[in-house]
Amino acid sequence: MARNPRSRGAARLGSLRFSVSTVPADSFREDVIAGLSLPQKSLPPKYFYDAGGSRLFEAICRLKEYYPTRAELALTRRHIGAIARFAGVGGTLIEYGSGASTKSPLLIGALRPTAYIPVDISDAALRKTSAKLRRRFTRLDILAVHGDFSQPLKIPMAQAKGRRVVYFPGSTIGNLTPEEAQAFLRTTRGQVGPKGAMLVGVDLKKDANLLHAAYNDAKGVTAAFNLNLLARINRELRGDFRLRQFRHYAFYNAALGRIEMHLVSLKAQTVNVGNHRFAFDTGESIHTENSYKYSIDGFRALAASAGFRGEKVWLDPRGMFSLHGLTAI
Ligand code: AVJ
Repeated sequence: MARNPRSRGAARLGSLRFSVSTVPADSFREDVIAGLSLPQKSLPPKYFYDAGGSRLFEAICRLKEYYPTRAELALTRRHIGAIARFAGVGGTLIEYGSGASTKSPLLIGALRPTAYIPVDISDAALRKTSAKLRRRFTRLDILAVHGDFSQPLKIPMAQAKGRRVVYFPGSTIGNLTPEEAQAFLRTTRGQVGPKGAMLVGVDLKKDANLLHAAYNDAKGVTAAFNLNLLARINRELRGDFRLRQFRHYAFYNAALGRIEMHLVSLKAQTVNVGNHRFAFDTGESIHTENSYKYSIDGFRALAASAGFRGEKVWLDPRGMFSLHGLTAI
């Protein structure tokens, strides 16, 4: 008898493929040198996520003070039926910054996409998650893309059957300035096309004390996550940062609606990275991350400026976090 799983009538098995990496090999060095040369020294937060940094981020997600992960999971569970009705079934699901996402199986289970395209800057996380999903959803086509979605990214759209839905969870969009977020949304709007949709997880504005606690946890995991960036520079770029001479500093900048994370130099010192030398004053900081918070209307206005209508929004029971359902205008 026909045992070929691809024969007509039999349950067709999905495939798992990895596209060629779109992450330039030397960008870390170039970005670090450029960032440390600015008057306000700064480093792009995407470089937090080496193997150790990804582990530390997962530890942050389990902290009692860090509410976004639990709130987003709760709202996704609670509203999964409505989310699936909004996004539609059987299309192509593209996920940006998939990492070790616990929400993707939930979404895949409900949306039953034909193809799933996870995009992540961490090759290790991408491989692990893709292999796990492949075992669980045997008929799903998975095309893993090792890429940096802050750069123009060539998603193999020829693979995308049916409606295209981009899933961008975790308030990762908060790492971008509103101008960058607008450009990113506009690019995504082009990718999903006139019939496409987007699901974006966005952290909400709230009491600055709650925000402060979430980014200044008592166990110091967020501090370790922040400082790990310097350890990574030391290891990969021949740096000589003395980690004890820098301190984690995070605060809510209400005027700009964002948490800012910095690493503050505890004394006047010079640091070498490869052949480059950087001077720090006492109290001078490296700005390592922004985490923008939005009101529901504020985010809808941003989406509208990029060609998306904010059609649906779902919240967790405590109103801490939002998931926006956007369609093309
Ligand atoms: C992954 C960017 C959403 O901004 O809350 C957590 C990263 N930084 N604690 C966030 C982060 C410090 C996180 N995002």
